[in-house]
Amino acid sequence: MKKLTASHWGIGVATIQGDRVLAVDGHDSDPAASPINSNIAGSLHGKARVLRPAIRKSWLAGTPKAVARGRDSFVEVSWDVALDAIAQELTRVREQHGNSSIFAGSYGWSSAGRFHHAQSQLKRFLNTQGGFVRSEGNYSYNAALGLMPHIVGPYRDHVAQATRWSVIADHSDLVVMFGGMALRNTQVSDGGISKHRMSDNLAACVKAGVCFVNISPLRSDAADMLQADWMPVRPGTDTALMMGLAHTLIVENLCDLGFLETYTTGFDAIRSYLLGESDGQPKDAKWAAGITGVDDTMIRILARRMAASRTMINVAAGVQRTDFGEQPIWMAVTLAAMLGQVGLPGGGYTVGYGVNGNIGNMERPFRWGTFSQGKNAVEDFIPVAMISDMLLNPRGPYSFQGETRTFPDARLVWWAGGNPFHHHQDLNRLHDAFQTPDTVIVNEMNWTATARHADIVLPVAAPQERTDFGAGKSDNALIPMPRLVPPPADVRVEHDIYADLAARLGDADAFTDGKTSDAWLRDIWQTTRDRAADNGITLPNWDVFLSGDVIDLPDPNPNQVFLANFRADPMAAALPTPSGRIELFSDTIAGFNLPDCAGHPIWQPPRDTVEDTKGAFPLAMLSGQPGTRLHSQLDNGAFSLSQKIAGREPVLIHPHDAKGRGIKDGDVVELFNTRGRCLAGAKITDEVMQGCIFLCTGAWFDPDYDAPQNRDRHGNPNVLTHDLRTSSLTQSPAAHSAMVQMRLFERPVPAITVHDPPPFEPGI
Ligand SMILES: Nc1nc2c(c(=O)[nH]1)N[C@H]1C(S)=C(S)[C@@H](COP(=O)(O)OP(=O)(O)OC[C@H]3O[C@@H](n4cnc5c(=O)[nH]c(N)nc54)[C@H](O)[C@@H]3O)O[C@H]1N2
Ligand SMILES: Nc1nc2c(c(=O)[nH]1)N[C@H]1C(S)=C(S)[C@@H](COP(=O)(O)OP(=O)(O)OC[C@H]3O[C@@H](n4cnc5c(=O)[nH]c(N)nc54)[C@H](O)[C@@H]3O)O[C@H]1N2
Ligand SMILES: [Mo]
Repeated sequence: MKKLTASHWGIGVATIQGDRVLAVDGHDSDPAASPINSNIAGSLHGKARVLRPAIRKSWLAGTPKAVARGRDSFVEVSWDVALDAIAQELTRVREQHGNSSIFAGSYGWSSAGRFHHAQSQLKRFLNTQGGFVRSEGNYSYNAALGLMPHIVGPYRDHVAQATRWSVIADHSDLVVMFGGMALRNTQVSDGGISKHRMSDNLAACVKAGVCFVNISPLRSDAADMLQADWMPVRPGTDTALMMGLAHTLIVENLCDLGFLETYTTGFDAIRSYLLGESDGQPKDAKWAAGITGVDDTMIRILARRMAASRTMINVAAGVQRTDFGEQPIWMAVTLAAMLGQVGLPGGGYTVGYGVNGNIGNMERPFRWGTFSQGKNAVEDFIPVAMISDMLLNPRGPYSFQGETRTFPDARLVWWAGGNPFHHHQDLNRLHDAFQTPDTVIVNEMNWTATARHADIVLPVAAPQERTDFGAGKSDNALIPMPRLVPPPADVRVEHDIYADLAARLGDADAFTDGKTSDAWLRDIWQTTRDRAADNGITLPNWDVFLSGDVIDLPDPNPNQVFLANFRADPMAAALPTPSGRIELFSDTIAGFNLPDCAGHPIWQPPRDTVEDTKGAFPLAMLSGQPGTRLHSQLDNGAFSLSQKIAGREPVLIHPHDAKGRGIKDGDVVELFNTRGRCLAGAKITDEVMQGCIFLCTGAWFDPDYDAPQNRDRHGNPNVLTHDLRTSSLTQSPAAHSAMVQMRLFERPVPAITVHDPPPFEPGI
């Protein structure tokens, strides 16, 4: 039997036999379906599934500190025991410490599906129980989220308004890509992507004669078909490169002064900085060459080419996930303003092409129906990447957006739909931080390292085990997601778990509104249908939709040009910044007097490089997104496993760097620095520049607590990344700025254990 399903990486057509999903393939209507689908069957029925509620042994025994979280064994229990324990603990924490000591800002992508969204379900439940401390922002483009409102306007709107690729094909001469535009990342879009259009749209650009420049340490950040000029740049130095380009524009009179005058404010300040009037150091091409490793003549030639062409500047989100990551985006905006093409078809800048498959390719035609989260009575939040800081510094101060704020005292941590032991930086520090709360609850499908750091683990249904519908946040299709197979063993749907818990706590209806999952789905579908009708689109009723095929809707704005309205009328369509213009100097940010973010873009070298005066850690480690999976999801699926080397995550290393270390292709290597160490499988390639290594994120963290620095056996880069933020303005993660050393691992290679369940004690 075949049935449809949906995920963040596309529509799936599942082949089912009895209670098993045998395979998931792409849909015929998708021009480039994602191979990530082929992980689903193996992971869904894999050994790592959490099959029953489980409680950490020491926590259950009432001696929670006896064995550290992450190292303890588990006892499988009944749902009654698990839910009674949660109801009791929730009540205790609320009574003794208040709702602001519950942290449920559980960041993570969870799964596609409008109703069974893990965080929405948890948040609605906790909102009916007096609220919780949430998190703000994301790990993806947080520096952009925090900076852009000061200088151009809300970043999420910018992504939705990105100039379409068809416009670029028709109008651009040149696309300059800082951080490239990795096709592997366009497999995915938040909430779903029905058609992978990026390849075809890029091919159309090439056919139309658009030229591409790939400014990245990784050649493969530009698809081969683009035939891009590759300008390898040292990681974390893009700001300096952009300044070298900007300086050239100034001294060669290539700036569009008319544009700067009408549409921007603060150019004089940055001009003076670039010319070295304020600090005695001109930021010329030669200066930039010394920092970036890019030849100074090439920098000047590129600046002239950009000024002579209709040029689109793109900055990958990865470039702002670095130390002082606000600076390259601010500087890219500055550079685009100096070229004067912002708001013209095919000109200006974009932060985010290639960050997901829909940006510049598609948008949703109207807002889909949602599951209401209700209202949170607790106002407190933390910037999302301050999780360890919060847990290690209860009631401590921190700086954010010019304010001094105070961390909550998180006694109860509840995570649903995310994997911090994949996504957060400096995992050894996170392991320590996770020892501080009284209780940690994790809802998971799999025994991830996060589940292993919990006191109570709730086994939850996978998207294929519940009925829902898919509709991506920036997509134009509605996808039926009938339940394919029943949940295994004692696994339950999250909505039903909270309904039971709410009943135990005395107010089931406040959570369920008296509705079953099926009734909720019909309601959310009806809202979607009503909004469609408002837009002149007729949708079928729920039952017809659920048993039918994908519904494709039109692109709401196929010829969209970012900031065209502002360009046409800068008064009527003034930007939502203090001046109404693009702020190349921000009085607001300058007024914050921050040590790490000034009133205009400045150059600051990455921290690890500055601190490592002896050069003990000479390799810059990039840890981008994996082509074989979504983050850590489905790491135990067939496709993800097929790409590992000796069972480890592959690390790309340049032939010269490998030779000097006696490393051959396929060797198991050890990466290390002062924060941690991990094993990985060496893949020798000149697609990565010398002095850099590339280790994808998402190999399930598999610490060996008997080895030095709890060595990770599997290849999770976050044992090596630092837990410092981009700056105190936005407090964003800066994972791409990490210096490491690598050596051949000559000892017997330990087995990977994390794809198996943890040790269980006899039941109670
Ligand atoms: N070093 C480094 N680290 C990074 C990055 C980097 O570039 N470098 N990138 C960062 C970025 S951009 C991101 S977005 C993050 C991603 O980090 P996450 O979003 O945390 O990563 P995922 O692996 O998608 O984790 C989702 C988890 O939710 C679980 N899950 C899925 N569906 C459900 C559900 O319905 N219910 C429940 N309860 N659980 C479910 C999955 O099993 C999985 O464990 O990683 C960040 N980390
Ligand atoms: N297949 C797949 N696709 C995904 C995801 C996934 O897990 N799997 N995750 C999705 C998510 S949540 C996000 S946020 C996006 C992320 O999208 P991006 O942030 O664009 O992706 P990254 O892979 O982190 O970074 C892109 C590239 O930037 C380069 N880079 C890193 N640091 C620097 C630098 O300092 N300078 C320059 N010039 N280049 C640098 C790296 O070579 C890297 O390949 O991807 C999405 N797409
Ligand atoms: Mo992300």
